[in-house]
Amino acid sequence: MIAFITGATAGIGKASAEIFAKNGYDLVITGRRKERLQILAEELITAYKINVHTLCFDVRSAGEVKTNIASLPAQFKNIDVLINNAGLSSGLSTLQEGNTQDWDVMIDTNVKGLLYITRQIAEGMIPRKKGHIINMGSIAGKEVYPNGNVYCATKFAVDALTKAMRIEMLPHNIKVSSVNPGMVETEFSIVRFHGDEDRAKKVYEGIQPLVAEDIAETIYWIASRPPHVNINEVVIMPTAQANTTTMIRK
Ligand code: NDP
Ligand code: 8X3
Repeated sequence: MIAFITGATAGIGKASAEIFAKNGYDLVITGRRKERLQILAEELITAYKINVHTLCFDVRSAGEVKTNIASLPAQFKNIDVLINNAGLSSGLSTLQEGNTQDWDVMIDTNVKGLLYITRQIAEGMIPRKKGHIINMGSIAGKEVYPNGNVYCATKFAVDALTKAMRIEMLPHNIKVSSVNPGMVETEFSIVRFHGDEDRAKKVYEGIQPLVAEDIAETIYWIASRPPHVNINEVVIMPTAQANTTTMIRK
């Protein structure tokens, strides 16, 4: 079995690579930070005796996506599980104060990148009549929160695309699922605040957030249901967080 994981250089994607490797999957891991991909590949090959192929590219480039996926060696071409995880938030402000570059980065990565990847991988799954596409949504794709505007819009788009894919992949026996977490402490907030680690830390102050492994376990659970069972979506939150704006901090 082969899993293709985007955004495997950090956070949820990296933890997912670990759990799929532990369960005997061969992996294609992707991201822009080449050194991290290589280190992770070596660790997983050594620990779990699996095969790992790394692809270093930017999901925002349709050309790079196409060339990199086309370059896969024969033994990695038949992808069983696609984990569309690469994504980010950039900035947190009202629309009128928003930075248009932040908007482009979020829309191009979270929406267009996910589409480019899915287009290429689904093409291979369809003739085999087999596959599973798991999209990383968010609680931000279920409820809008103050200043989350464009990030929320991208995750609402992921929610819509997940539902559209489920209809379109149905005749091809391809499962489509989504995982929609609340707060997970990864590099997410550091990226959102453009490298401001102190501001990022405050997001999780006084609260026990989810960790990447919680989400990776959920993704693996979804992928490991029997062939006749599809988990459409999971919304997973820290116990101390009720929704995007209501949480208990100690
Ligand atoms: P991290 O910042 O820790 O990881 C993000 C991953 O996405 C990195 O591996 C990064 O790799 C990759 N990535 C970002 N932009 C690109 C790009 N243009 N091309 C290729 N890869 C890219 O964050 P998380 O693990 O938390 O986030 C993973 C997913 O989970 C995202 O879709 C996020 O929206 C979603 N999510 C996160 C939540 C949270 O609270 N953390 C909650 C709900 C959903 P690299 O920089 O090397 O390219
Ligand atoms: C990440 C969760 O609530 O910070 O998607 O937007 S939130």
